[in-house]
Amino acid sequence: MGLHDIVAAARAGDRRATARLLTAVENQTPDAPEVARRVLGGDALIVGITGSPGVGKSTLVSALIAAWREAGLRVAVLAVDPSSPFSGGAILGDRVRMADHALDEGVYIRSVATRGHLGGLAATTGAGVRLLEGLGFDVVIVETVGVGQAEVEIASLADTTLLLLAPGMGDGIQAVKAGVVEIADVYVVNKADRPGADGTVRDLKAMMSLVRREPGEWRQPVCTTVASEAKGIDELVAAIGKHRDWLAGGDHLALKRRRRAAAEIRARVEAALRERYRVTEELAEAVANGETDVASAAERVLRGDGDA
Ligand SMILES: Nc1nc2c(ncn2[C@@H]2O[C@H](COP(=O)(O)OP(=O)(O)OP(=O)(O)O)[C@@H](O)[C@H]2O)c(=O)[nH]1
Ligand SMILES: [Mg+2]
Repeated sequence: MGLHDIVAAARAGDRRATARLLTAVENQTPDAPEVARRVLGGDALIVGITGSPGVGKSTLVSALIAAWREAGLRVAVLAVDPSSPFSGGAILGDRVRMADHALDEGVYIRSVATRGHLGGLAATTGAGVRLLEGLGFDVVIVETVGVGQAEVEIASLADTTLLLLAPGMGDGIQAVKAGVVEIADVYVVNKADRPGADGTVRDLKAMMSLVRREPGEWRQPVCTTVASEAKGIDELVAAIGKHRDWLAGGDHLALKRRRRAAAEIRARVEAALRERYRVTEELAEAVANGETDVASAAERVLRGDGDA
């Protein structure tokens, strides 16, 4: 099967074809540029979902998929594991929880590993998101566990970022510390069936009342869900839609997408430069030993005789 046919099959909902194309763009195989050129464009809603381990991200994703499928939308999910060098395989728990959608041609779910990939998380996941959007998915969800930099990078890929919290995890405080609060567009207090959910909502709202907003700026709503029982999902879908409308209303969406494109290009360029201008052990040692200075060493790397 040629590339043309694989792309056509993927557009028609063939998951194996979609997987092949994703593997190509993630691993930057020789086919990757041609694949990327064939699937330009698209207009997906890109939703980032982040939060601490076990907070209920995958369960919520499964419930969101059901809601969007009900509305007739095609949904793709990239479950990003920033700590794993293996991709294409399964994060077992996620597979089990999302098994509800296993037979639905309008749903595509994949685990993505980003460690050790050229350009890292932003480049690898960004390329995947672009591909899925180009293949005609209406919604692309990126789920990532909350681990500092990773979720900030994911947020830069998404149109709308959800931060999931659960009662009794001390999450509110942690989130403030990590600065994650800054990147969220919608807060979700999941496991609202557990004691303490009201308190978590209250803490969040109190915290947000301290943030000064200009008129017309987005005010992050706080949604409550019981993902495991699909409760609160319609309200959450509505909140995501509202944010999307807000983005599209001003220049926000266009600006966000330009920024994202710039960041992805930059990640590629930086990865290519790092490959081209390698700093050898010998050179580092020469500077460490005081045989030469940093600027001269850098000059040598840039001249291409850094190996000498
Ligand atoms: N009581 C309760 N349990 C829930 C709820 N949502 C999810 N869970 C449970 O919480 C556990 C973790 O859910 P996951 O969806 O795997 O959480 P996650 O955030 O994707 O976890 P990682 O991917 O490991 O970071 C599972 O046992 C779920 O069944 C909820 O609303 N209420
Ligand atoms: Mg998960």
